[in-house]
Amino acid sequence: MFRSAIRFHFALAGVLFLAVPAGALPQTPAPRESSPEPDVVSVAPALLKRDPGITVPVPKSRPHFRDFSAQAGLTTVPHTRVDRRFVLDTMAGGGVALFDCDNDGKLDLIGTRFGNQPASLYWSRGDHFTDIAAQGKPASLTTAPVKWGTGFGDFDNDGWPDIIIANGNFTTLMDTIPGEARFAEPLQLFRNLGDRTFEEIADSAGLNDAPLRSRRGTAFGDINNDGNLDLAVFNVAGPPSVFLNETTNGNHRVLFRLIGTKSNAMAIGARVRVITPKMRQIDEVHGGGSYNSTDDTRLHFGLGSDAVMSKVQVEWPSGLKQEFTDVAADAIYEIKEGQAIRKVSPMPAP
Ligand SMILES: [Ca+2]
Ligand SMILES: [Ca+2]
Ligand SMILES: [Ca+2]
Repeated sequence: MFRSAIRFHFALAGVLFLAVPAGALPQTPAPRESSPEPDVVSVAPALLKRDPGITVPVPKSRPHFRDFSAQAGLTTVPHTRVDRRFVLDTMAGGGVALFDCDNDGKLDLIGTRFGNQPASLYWSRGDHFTDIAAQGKPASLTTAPVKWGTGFGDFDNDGWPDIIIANGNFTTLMDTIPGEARFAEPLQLFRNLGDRTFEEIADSAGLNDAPLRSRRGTAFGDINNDGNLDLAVFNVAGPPSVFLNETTNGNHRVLFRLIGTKSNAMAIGARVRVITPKMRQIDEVHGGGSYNSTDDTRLHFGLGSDAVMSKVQVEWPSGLKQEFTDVAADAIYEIKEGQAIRKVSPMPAP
């Protein structure tokens, strides 16, 4: 069951609609004319066997995080307690996120669910969706845990968006039942390999260095404006976690803050297309996602070895289209609807 929703612009339908508010998506494709919902093909659940983790040092050219919570003063414990046996609002699970997993210009959809059922990665074919989680790795590695917040971000700035999933059962009582998912579970980070498949690298990226917790919402954003996407995670019976992304690999990146004038001021629904010599990427400003969370509304793009964007195109909800050429990477930009692009600040050298 999914418990969160995102409004987004489905390219071919040409309208805004709500994606995946609850329950499973339709299990068989249907003509778009007859259904406003995305059409999908389901996959059979697979038994999880978690990777044992990598024990050799991993270079920071791959995603690498450090838990910064205590230094940031995050010590407040929420009202939920480990000994609370039945908490209705945490008994189902499910988060959603929209992203273009294969950079084909069409937004794809990931959804998480309760335990013993896999997360789904719905790949957009333009007029319908196909669940490719089984061949892309996330299905087999996400079946067992109770899954909550999820989202995408290019954590190594290679131009391919990666996926994070937060896990954890709803009560410690489940730890006493054989075969049940644990209360505290590892975070999962699926690094995008660029061919609609992923490798799970959370342990080697440092996300599970601290004692495991029962995770819930996830929110992404570049907290320290250094060009690396960081991560905040809400925990049950403990303070939230903030992970600073310390990846160093020389890849270029950029952040765009969009401000609507004729469109809504937060630019919700605006789409940005970034074209570099090697890649074409899209992203949209969304009004929510994950599980009870909202990401930084600035759009972040990893650009790999490309130091200049040949084109940056913006489609505003009002219908206005703008294009900027030869935009330098490694900076934070502000784009006000109908106005010239403005560099707000440079980023540190990649
Ligand atoms: Ca796509
Ligand atoms: Ca990536
Ligand atoms: Ca950062």
